Amino acid sequence: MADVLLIDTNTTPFNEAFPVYPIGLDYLQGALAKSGLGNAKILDLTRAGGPLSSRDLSERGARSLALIKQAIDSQPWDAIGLSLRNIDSTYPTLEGQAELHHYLPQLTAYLNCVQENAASDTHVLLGGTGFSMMPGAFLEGRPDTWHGLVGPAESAFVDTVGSIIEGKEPPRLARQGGEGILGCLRNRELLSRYLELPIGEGTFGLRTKVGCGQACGYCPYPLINGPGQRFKDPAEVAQELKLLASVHWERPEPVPLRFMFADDIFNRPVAHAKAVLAAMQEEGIIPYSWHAYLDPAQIDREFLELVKDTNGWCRHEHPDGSGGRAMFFPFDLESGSDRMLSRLGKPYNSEELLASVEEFQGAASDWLTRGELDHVAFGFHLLMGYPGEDEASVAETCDLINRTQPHQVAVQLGVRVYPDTPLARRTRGELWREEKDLYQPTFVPVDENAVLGWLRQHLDAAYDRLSRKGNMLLISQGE
Ligand code: B12
Ligand code: SF4
Repeated sequence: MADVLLIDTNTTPFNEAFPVYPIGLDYLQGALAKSGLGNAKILDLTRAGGPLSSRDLSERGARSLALIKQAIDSQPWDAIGLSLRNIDSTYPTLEGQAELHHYLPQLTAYLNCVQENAASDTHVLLGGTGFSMMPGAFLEGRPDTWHGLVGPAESAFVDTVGSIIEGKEPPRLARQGGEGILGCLRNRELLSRYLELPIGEGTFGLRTKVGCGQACGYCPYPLINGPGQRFKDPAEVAQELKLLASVHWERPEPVPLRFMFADDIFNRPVAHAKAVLAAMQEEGIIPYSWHAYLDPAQIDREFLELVKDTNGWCRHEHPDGSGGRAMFFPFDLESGSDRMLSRLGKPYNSEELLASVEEFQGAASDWLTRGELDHVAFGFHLLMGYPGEDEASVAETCDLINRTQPHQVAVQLGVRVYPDTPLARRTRGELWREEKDLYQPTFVPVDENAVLGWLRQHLDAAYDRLSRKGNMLLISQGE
């Protein structure tokens, strides 16, 4: 039987303010238990270190180093696994605020601490989304007993632990093949502990599949989850949700059940998303609300009805205080210009986007008429400043906005370049030379004044409210 320590290194300021349950580690722990090879103990650095006020956040690093050392010293370990999730915030780093946005230095300090304190025969396993996006940044120069597992790792993790206890040397870097199992939430105690935190819409999550099957120009998701897709049985997803719901209801004062489908893209393909929602309904699991990342073109009436009936994007208190049941639906379009959509590598065009939005508007109107919802609104998320953006493409995007009248438009100015993406290949020699240049947050430069000027010129005058947070513009209509 193997003794394994799994460390959640997500001590970022985001994880203090908006805790996210370590889904990946729960899945790995469950997979190891199921295999009968041993038990894994989870050390969740942020929660184990206790809460800190925003003034004292800088103490988190030292507290975490002490916790790592203490856990390593507490018993002999066959393997120590580190989950490396966030490497940056994806927002541009403001001057003097590097530690708020760039986490590689802190993660490196944790790895150094493990290297200094682990016994020489303890194997160290690295994995997680951040690791999968740039394994070299973490593994290079580490001892031979260190190994990396790229991407979803339930099966690869079990195989690696198996090799270690049999005395075999696992490969330095591996990616689980297409046959690997996909995990399920199992750790009731850890789930219950997260319910004591100030939980938000995204605190709890589970995955219904792996991969989106796309390769958009800027996106690191295919590096993490691979180019293809693998699906969980919808009935299995419903059982996982049942467990989550039962832990919620065991609490002395149950909080509303809210969760996120933590898929790359939930409705790609839409048939699987529908099957999951239908299985949820059949099991009688209707949460307070749920949400997910969506493909804006894979939206049809049947999907929308299932979303509404299962409380997707549901708000039970309207922001204006008028009460009732409301829905705010997101369209992550990125652009309304066919030329830019094709440059971004998107699998849809502006006509398909328009059709999707109209489908939603038709459904919304029926829901309001029938009194099924009291308020319905929708928003767009756009990316501006991708290479090739110009006044004509911004004007085309504004045209789609003007025709469909979303209630809110969020515009991300510029995009982070991650190693090994099509965008990285396109900008090599211009924005970076060696891969390690991209370990530092690197953004495609945007002429912000020009974009702002084009937006003002081409958007309907009714979109007269504009606020800005970092590289995000929020645009809406006044009263
Ligand atoms: C869903 C999601 C969210 C949800 C979280 C919901 C939840 N409760 O977890 C929300 C919207 C709240 C969110 C927020 C943020 N997110 Co997010 N999120 C994702 C997303 C789409 C899926 C993550 C997930 O849970 N997957 C399901 C679990 C089961 O998989 P997993 O964690 O990858 O674990 C598997 C493997 O990685 C591996 N593994 C994991 N740990 C370990 C450890 C070892 C030892 C081994 C061997 C293997 C291993 O095995 C696991 C099981 O298969 C990813 C992108 C992606 N496609 O992966 C981005 C992603 C993880 N997020 C990211 C970021 C940056 C953020 C934010 C900082 C964004 C922001 N500015 O607000 C915040 C941080 C929040 C926080 N507190 O940390 C980045 C992280 C990389 C980076 N750029 O630094 C990603 C990769 C997206 C991106 N844009 O690049 N996120
Ligand atoms: S942007 Fe969305 S659809 Fe495109 S590769 Fe990334 S996750 Fe997949």
